Amino acid sequence: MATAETFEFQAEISQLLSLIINTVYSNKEIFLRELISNASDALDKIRYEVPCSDPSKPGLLQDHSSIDIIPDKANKTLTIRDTGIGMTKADLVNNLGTIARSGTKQFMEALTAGADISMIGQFGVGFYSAYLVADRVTVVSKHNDDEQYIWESSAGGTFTIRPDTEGEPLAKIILHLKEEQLDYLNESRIKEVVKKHSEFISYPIYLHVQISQEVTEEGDDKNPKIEEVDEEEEEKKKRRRSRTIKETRSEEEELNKQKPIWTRNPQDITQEEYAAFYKSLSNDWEDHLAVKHFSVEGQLEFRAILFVPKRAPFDLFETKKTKSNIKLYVRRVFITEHATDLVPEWLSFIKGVVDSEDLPLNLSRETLQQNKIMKVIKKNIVKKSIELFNEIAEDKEQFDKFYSAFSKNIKLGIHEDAQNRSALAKLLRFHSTKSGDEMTSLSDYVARMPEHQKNIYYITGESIKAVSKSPFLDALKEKGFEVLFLVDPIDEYAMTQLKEFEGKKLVDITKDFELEETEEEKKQREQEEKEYEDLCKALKNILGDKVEKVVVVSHKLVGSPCAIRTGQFGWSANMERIMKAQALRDTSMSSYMSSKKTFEISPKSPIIKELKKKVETDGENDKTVKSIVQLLYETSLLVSGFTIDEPASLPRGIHKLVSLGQNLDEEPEAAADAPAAAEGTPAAETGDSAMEEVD
Ligand SMILES: *[C@@H]1O[C@H](CO)[C@@H](O)[C@H](O)[C@H]1NC(C)=O
Ligand SMILES: *[C@@H]1O[C@H](CO)[C@@H](O)[C@H](O)[C@H]1NC(C)=O
Ligand SMILES: *[C@@H]1O[C@H](CO)[C@@H](O)[C@H](O)[C@H]1NC(C)=O
Ligand SMILES: *[C@@H]1O[C@H](CO)[C@@H](O)[C@H](O)[C@H]1NC(C)=O
Ligand SMILES: CC(=O)N[C@H]1CO[C@H](CO)[C@@H](O)[C@@H]1O
Repeated sequence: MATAETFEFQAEISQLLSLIINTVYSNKEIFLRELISNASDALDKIRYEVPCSDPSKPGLLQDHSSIDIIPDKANKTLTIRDTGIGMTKADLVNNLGTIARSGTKQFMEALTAGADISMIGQFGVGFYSAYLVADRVTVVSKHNDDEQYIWESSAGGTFTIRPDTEGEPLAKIILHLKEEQLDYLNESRIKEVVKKHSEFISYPIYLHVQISQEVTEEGDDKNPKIEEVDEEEEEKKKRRRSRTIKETRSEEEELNKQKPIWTRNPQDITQEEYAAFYKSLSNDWEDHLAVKHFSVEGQLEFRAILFVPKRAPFDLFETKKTKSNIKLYVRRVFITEHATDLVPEWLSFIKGVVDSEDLPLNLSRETLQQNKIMKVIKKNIVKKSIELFNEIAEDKEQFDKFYSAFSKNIKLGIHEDAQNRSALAKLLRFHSTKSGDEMTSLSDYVARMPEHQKNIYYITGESIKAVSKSPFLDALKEKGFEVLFLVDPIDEYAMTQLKEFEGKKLVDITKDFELEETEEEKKQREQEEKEYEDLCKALKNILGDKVEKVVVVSHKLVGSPCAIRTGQFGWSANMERIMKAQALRDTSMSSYMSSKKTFEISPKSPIIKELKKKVETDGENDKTVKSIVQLLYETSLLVSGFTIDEPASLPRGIHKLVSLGQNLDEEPEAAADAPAAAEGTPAAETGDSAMEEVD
């Protein structure tokens, strides 16, 4: 035997294996489902990697694609064999032992959190479930680009690889069954398990059964017991001389012979059948949330079944992984599951099958992408998916599940799919100043709008807790206007694209906007603008480039002395925060987009009134005036959702004012300012209010 190389399992895989081996788990039968599904993937892959247009490569023809289950009672082994892609030596080393997929760790975490072993397939490590029933596993594999190799392991930290010089070139997994698991050599048991878990695998699954037959043979009768004289009895005599022996031969029995489910009439299909099909398609351990089974006829014909899962997969938005989850068939022949052009990225969570009557069988990947038929199919899938979402929306409980799993996808759809934007907007739900614990749809929001409200208002920020205390809300609350809370980073991207809903503009209240005002309010504002013109100029001089402009607003701020709003077209404070967090280092973009800040002051605030007096008497160059303004500005940044460039300066300012308030003269500079603070309340008040708001 050729020498075997020994490798160590990567630590997490080793951990997973001992978890699987030592677990007390009764539902061990799922190992077969996992290995069949692994084989089915291998068959899918060979079709994908060796396109139909290249008939010189083996494994292509549909008739050759099969999965074989071979129980061997004498050896106590169960073999699962496929004609799929196979693995090179490097694949065997990497995929089966040394490189842990992200799913390995996630699966173990899920188990700790109470997940079930049967969920293993979702995490892409289903192969290791073989150790539920086997104490030793042998994988024989041959890839077109390499020799044939044998991988083997009894777990326990290591595995070996050796070249296979004589074996037949077929990928197979041989399970050396544990003594107490020999039940899986029982044909009826295997049939039962396959029927239960793998009925809808689209390749034929053959069980190799041993057929025992009684065969009669002419006997060499040396000791005839009865002397026959009667001629009539000749025949009987012959029969008696012959003897019966038992002969066994192996026969293949196909276990999944039914028609593909999508070709059947939806009315004849039960929910259980859909669920079983969904599970075989997706490796999910739970039923689907919703299903749509339809056919399109006319110039173009295809049938499809689309499923919405109950949960988002753990790697839904993993980097650049935009593969579609729809399997494409052409006239019942499987083509690919990576037809990325079959669904837009935002619908990548939809699972299902499409079977086209019109596409050519010899499609290559390249032609698939430009194919007109594919475009039409895609459009129909989008349409049917949106229909399906609307059907889900009819049941609040179902929709809540759907929304908590896939709201990001809907928002991504709004961002990317201009044509279906308004249809998707109907599915949006947000918390708001009036929604309580529930979420509201935009349609319900519009229905609640008071007559004089023109726009749909929303506020963006990091969390509901943060935005629900924002000073920007006061003015709108006072008018009875509802404000939506947008606290998902993707919300702002989606809303900027959406722009309006049912003819109502969508307005971010952390940005500059025109608030509806009565004649009276308008008059008052105009008067206050005149009154405070000088103060605004002084503040702009003090703050310099930090702000674009300083304005007095009479009705837009109610409870706060001041706030900072951004321009309508730049980034909001929230977007600036997101961009900083993503370290989006397109500096030209960030200087162009970064928020143009408007410093708003409220003439109703006693602090501002006092500040006005102080500037009128002491002038804008007064030290106390300057530090008050600086402090007001920095606290406004915080309450408006910005971060401060120099975090130490705010506490320094506050400490100074606290010292002043307490008549301490710790700092020489503060001492110089003391008289002003002692006589004038504004400084002390500013300090207090600043601290409250920072809190
Ligand atoms: C299985 O058992 C047979 C004898 O029954 C033996 O010839 C064969 O080598 C064994 N195969 C394996 C894989 O152990
Ligand atoms: C084989 O499996 C079937 C179905 O699970 C069971 O009824 C039968 O008793 C089993 N036979 C043996 C010999 O264990
Ligand atoms: C596919 O087959 C058709 C005929 O069946 C042929 O006309 C066409 O050129 C083939 N396309 C490719 C990409 O091989
Ligand atoms: C989605 O957009 C397509 C155009 O790509 C349009 O034909 C279709 O009607 C839209 N679907 C809905 C539900 O609005
Ligand atoms: C062909 C195929 O999908 N094989 C997979 C079987 O399972 C192992 C471990 O889960 C994967 O690494 C293989 O890629």
